[in-house]
Amino acid sequence: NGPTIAIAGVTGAVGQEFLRVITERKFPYSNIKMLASARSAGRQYEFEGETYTVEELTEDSFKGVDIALFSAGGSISKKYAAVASAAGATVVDNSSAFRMTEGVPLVIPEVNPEAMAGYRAGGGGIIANPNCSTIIALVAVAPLHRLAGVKRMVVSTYQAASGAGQAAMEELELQTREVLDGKPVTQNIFPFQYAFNVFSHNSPMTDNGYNEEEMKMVKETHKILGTSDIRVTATCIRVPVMRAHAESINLEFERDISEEEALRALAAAPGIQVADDRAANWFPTPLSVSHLDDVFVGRVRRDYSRDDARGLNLWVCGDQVKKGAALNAIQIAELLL
Ligand code: 2RA
Repeated sequence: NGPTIAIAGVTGAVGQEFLRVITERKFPYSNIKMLASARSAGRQYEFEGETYTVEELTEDSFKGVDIALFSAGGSISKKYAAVASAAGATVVDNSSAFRMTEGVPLVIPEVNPEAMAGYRAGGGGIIANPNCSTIIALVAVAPLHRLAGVKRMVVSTYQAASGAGQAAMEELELQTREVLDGKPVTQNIFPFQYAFNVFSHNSPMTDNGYNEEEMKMVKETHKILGTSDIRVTATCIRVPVMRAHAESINLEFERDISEEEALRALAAAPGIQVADDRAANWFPTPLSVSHLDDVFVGRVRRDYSRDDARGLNLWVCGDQVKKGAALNAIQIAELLL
């Protein structure tokens, strides 16, 4: 048995990944309500030997629901998360709608589980799942922050198509075929050709010259690590990779930290695998980490542009759909049991 779960946005890439992760982690449930737009209502899914029929998401969808997983976009979360909470469901929201709302925990279970103390399945409330590129960066940065106090973080991201959804993944494949066949490329999702190209992240530009994805990295890092003293700056780029993000991270610390200390702390930290083989010049890649749970860290090395031992560079890869979204949300749900 276990809680009754609702999945709002079950037909999307993350919605489908929720189901895979529930099975992989043997997450206990007594029933699952699969919710989506009217357009998808009636669609059927076979899941763990049962046939489920997708229901239209309405205000009445959450009666008797203990945990409501949302990944249907910010407007749906804004419209229904409070309704679900009022019906007694504890909401785990993958959208950005409530991440910066005062009083809403923004949680990476390996980093700041204490932020959701007191929340339980069926107790109502909203818990926000951080942005994927923030999760993947902070799973690696947090143990180093605890060790030597991060003072400044400079992040360059190389973000996969999955972050922009199923349609972007399909467009990447279609365009790649078209280019190789010498045909004009189909272009619907992004303002730039995606195949054999990279471009500035497609999120809207804000008024300071940074896009929303970059500002999420800054603001969510401050909320999750519990301090706005850390100086954060980011450049977020979309790259022609299917479903795992890669990030180059430069860190400045309050105290000296050696490569050996950093490697030991990373190896001991939950949710991380260190893949740092200088002899073989072999390091994590998006393809090698796709569909895996952990964040992989390599290229751990002192920042020699400094004349002290307070700088490190890292290379981090993590699956955007899994740890960047669905797995992190299910791990939050596990803390509600
Ligand atoms: C992206 N972080 O990769 C977004 C997805 N939530 O575009």
